[in-house]
Amino acid sequence: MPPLAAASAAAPSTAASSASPSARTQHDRMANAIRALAMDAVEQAKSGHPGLPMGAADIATVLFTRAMKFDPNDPAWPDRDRFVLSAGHGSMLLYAVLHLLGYPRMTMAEIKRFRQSGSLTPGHPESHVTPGVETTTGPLGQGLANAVGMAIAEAHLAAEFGKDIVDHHTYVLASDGDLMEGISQEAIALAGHLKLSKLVVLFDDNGISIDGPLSLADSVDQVKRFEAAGWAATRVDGHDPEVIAGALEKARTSSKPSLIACKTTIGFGAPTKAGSEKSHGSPLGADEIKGARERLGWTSPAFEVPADVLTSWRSAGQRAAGHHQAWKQRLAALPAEKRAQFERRLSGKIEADKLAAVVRGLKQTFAKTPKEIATRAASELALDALIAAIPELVGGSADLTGSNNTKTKGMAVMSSAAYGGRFIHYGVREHGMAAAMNGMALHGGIMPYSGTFLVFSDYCRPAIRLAALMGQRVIHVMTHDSIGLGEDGPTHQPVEHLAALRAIPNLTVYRPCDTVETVECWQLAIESEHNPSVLALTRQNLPQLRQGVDTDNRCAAGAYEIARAEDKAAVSLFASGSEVAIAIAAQRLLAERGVAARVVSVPCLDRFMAQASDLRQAVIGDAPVNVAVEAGIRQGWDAVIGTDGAFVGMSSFGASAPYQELYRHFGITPEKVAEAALAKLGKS
Ligand SMILES: Cc1ncc(C[n+]2csc(CCOP(=O)(O)OP(=O)(O)O)c2C)c(N)n1
Repeated sequence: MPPLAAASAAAPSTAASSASPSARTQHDRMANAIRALAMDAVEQAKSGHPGLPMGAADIATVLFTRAMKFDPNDPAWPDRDRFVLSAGHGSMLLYAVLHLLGYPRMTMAEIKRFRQSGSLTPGHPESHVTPGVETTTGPLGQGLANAVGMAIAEAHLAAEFGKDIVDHHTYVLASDGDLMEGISQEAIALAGHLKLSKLVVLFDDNGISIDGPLSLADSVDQVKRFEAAGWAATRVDGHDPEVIAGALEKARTSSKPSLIACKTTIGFGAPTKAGSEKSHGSPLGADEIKGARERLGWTSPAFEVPADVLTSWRSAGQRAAGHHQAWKQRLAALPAEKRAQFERRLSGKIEADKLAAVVRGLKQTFAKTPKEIATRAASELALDALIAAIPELVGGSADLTGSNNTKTKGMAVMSSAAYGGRFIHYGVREHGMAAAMNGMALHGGIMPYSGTFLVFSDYCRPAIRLAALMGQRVIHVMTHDSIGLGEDGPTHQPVEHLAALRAIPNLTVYRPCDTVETVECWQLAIESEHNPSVLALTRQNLPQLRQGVDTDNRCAAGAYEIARAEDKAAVSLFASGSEVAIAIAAQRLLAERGVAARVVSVPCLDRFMAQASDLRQAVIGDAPVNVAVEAGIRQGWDAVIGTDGAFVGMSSFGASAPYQELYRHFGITPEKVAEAALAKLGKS
């Protein structure tokens, strides 16, 4: 990218600034267009947040009209600069900018429909709804951490495909709230460590949050804080366009990620509410808006932008059209194979034949030499082959690499000296990891997978929820999935986590029972283009229950009969993961008592519940007694076994002991399963 564009000039102005008076006037009019649209849209919707758009309008005007490259006619241009409005409550800032720049679908009608049903202008920005919105924000801090992932993706793909094709910046507008959230520390520390020099955070340093002045709750020196994390950090007047432009120019040549703390006035222009929390999150009211219009010298009626201002914005929207064309030519000049790979990677389409070949090969290997290993180890075996075949897989772990088995032999580590590495040591930063993964997936070209313990899914949950909301393919490998982890005890033993994760819409939770199911679950997670997955895997070894080679992916249905009853079944046993082997042992015990039982493996309750009811009913069957076994809580299982079914699992926290003892202690054994079935049959 060439240096920042100079401000364009129009009428003279008396405003004090380092810009020429006419350029300053033009800037002010452009920024005031954002302010006016934000005030008017919030007023019309009778709800929303005018303060941030009004306060940060100068920052956004400089950023979008002078620094960033993008093409409104192709919001998905892979080499566009990314903009993340981490403070999602300021959504009207983004919608106003997209409209002013000429994003075709962001019409004035959409601005007028702010926060209304079916509009492109929901209360907080949603990436799957609005072209030009890079990520869904609202929960503070997430956007900043997503942006770290986007910057990682950029650096990685640049290393892989070359800077001719991948060379863009990631800009973030972050508020006090973003920087107070704990996740921001994980994000900035990781970004500083990886020296993500093309990441630029503009901090809307207005000193106000909902409760009032920030001094009520915070006294961090953000510049020092970012510097300590390895960033270049500076403080500027957030209402002086030339100073902002100068800081942006400097940031673009920095060897470190950059923080520009922009001192601003929340609700800038509002006569009585500017500088106060009163402008943060509610309509200003007719009188205040009238006064703001007078102060800002804005004479246009509501939802009208003067022609000259719109023309300036629209021409700014076209600034990078030439760059886009030149980029297309460079892409076209790539060797055909490389270009095809790049385009495929960015499209999110997988090479299905390669994936199928890997799965087939693994199943054949396991059929020939069955393995009694933990599913985390089976996952590593699967990854050994998948990493070679699927170049978009980029893995990692939150400091549990050896436990999660997510780093295969020969996988290079990503570092500031080698962004091409495909394994990321995220450090002990589960939340930052999960949010960065969302950013990588959103950026495109990468299929991120992680590693941590299942119990720490709680530390990732807000980011996993957003991945599900956005429909992003991120894959969480979560090992040590039950009391089966043993001696580390109840702090580390997930009990309610499977149920809690299954409760998140559009998230698919897998819990395979052996090597073969592990491979099948990996296949399904990779094939799921529009939803995140969790693979819950064991620490302890499990027998291989699936023999022979199934050409079908039996886990795809979510549940299937893994062991038939010898006779008409009096009992159906349902289990997931490590408890499938227990159910099969219980089946034998029941047979000894003359009771025919069948066993249904349920590697994915989510997929099973998504089946049509007749298919589900066929798998559930019509045995008089249903028993489910899972080393977790009952919640969710009634949909399979009915309220009168028996459940063998956990109803308390675990304990610290060798795992075999714990299974006995908590009564999750073949004997107890058989007993539960017999009791229901009245045979105990
Ligand atoms: C995780 C999270 N907690 C709480 C909120 C509710 N909330 C929205 S904005 C905000 C703080 C507002 O202060 P600031 O971030 O400085 O924004 P500004 O007032 O400058 O617009 C809060 C607590 C949220 N959106 N996300």
